[in-house]
Amino acid sequence: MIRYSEEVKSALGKNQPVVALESTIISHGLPRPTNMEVAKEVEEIVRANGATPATIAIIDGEIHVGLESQFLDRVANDESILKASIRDLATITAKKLSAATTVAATSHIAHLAGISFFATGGLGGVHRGAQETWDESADLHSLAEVPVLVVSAGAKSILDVAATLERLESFSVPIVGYRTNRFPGFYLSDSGFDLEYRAESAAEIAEIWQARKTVSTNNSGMVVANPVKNQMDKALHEKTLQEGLAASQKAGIKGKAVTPFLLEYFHSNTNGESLRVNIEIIKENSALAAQIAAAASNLKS
Ligand code: PSU
Ligand code: MN
Repeated sequence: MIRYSEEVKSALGKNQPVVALESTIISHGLPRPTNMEVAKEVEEIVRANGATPATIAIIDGEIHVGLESQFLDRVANDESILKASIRDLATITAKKLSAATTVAATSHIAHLAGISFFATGGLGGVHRGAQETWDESADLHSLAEVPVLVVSAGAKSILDVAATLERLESFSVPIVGYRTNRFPGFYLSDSGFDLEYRAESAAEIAEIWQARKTVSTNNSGMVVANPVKNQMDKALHEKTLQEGLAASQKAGIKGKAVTPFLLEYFHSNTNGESLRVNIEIIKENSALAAQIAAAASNLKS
């Protein structure tokens, strides 16, 4: 059912560290042609930090774990590529469609493939106005139910961060700040909310990950919150956010189109600033996820 790249097949066979990478960031999160360049660079960064990259997507109904160049090209450049969450997987594979996978769907597939570590940009979460719309990302539910560690720069600042943190608590999802006591806000290094726990190294995070087994909480995922070092200008962020939310309302954007719309709004209205920050986020998170995967594999042996 799963088609592995040679590189990923070999690494999994030898029990070497592997890091899953999502593809919605490539298809719906970054503009062309930067998306393709970044996707390739991120894979290199994972290799340089001691792990094998496994970018995940569905091409013509086939689930790929490790995306070879011609398939990566489809995800980056084919305008008709869908955005798949967990509920879409059966329909998309049965209908032989092509889709990029969200955090939720990527975690689900990574777990099926035996991969425990995953790097993304920003988590999905509770949207602003969710009291009315009920718009809450399936990313939250997947963190509760899928035992995969996700490195992110916090939840996207376009969301209701307070509500997102509350939901993560209700779902018993551990959050550990990487060298920070504050929950990061994606484009901003600090969302304004405290974190209870921090870790200073990848090795320490790997130990927490393993300790879940001892206390039998290893059926759920875990969030590692890695703040961006060079955040977006705060005033520009606030202005763009307010304008973007208004534009999205005015255009009647709903459901799974909301997040791509707002990210695109930022990319088109910040003179490259949001793009610069988003790229830095993905790169830093991929490096850290690879270091954690490598540290976990050292702990085992
Ligand atoms: N992080 C980014 N860019 C993105 C996303 C995350 O830097 O495009 C994607 C992820 O795939 C995440 C999705 O799962 O946005 C959340 O979408 P929604 O809010 O519709 O669940
Ligand atoms: Mn949604």
